[in-house]
Amino acid sequence: MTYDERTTAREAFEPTRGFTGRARAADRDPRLPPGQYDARDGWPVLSAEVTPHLAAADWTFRVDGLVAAARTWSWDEAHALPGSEYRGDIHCVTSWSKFGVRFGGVSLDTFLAAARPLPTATHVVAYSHTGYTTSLPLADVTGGKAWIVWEYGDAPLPAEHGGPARLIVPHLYFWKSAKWIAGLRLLDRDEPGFWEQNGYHHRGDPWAEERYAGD
Ligand SMILES: Nc1nc2c(c(=O)[nH]1)N[C@H]1C(S)=C(S)[C@@H](COP(=O)(O)O)O[C@H]1N2
Ligand SMILES: [Mo]
Repeated sequence: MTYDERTTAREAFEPTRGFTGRARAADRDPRLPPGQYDARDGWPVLSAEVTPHLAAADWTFRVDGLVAAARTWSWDEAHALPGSEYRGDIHCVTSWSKFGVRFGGVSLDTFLAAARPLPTATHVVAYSHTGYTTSLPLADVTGGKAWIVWEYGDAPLPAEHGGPARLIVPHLYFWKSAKWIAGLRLLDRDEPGFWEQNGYHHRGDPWAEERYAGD
């Protein structure tokens, strides 16, 4: 995997602290977590790697590790599962938020129900076809909180935003939402992923401003 230094520098640079103090409380949209701004029509692309152009026919999604039945879904097999959508807000640690977006795909619960997590599983590492990784507590990707998605609005998810398919975990900062998702490995420990190893918080709750390690 090749890291784009400029993108990485931009991620590290964003002046997120101290911003809220300047906005009057009455001006703030209640959907906006502390230190965030409304990106409105914009949707920044933030990638540590060069955008891969992965054909849908070559995309697969695997669930393994501490599960009773590890398995891999093809594009067609994933599309045959019951559909599910997310309508709501997303929040990036570099301080932009977007309100009322729609993503369509399948709930992660559906994939996990087929793979059957073992009682010892406490965390997951999500990994991309490019090698990007991010770690999450299992409880943050179960119970209707995470999706594998291939639609944005009513259109196919653009490649630069993770198409053909990405993970979304919208209640956490967006670095947890691995683009070009390849799989989920269930573990009995927290195994930090790419940004978690590079100073970001392990959980990343935007409402608690869990941006960096130690927040
Ligand atoms: N594979 C991969 N997924 C990734 C990233 C990445 O660099 N590579 N960046 C993360 C970060 S830091 C953010 S903020 C969001 C950005 O998604 P977007 O480019 O669609 O806005 O993707 C996340 N998923
Ligand atoms: Mo990010």
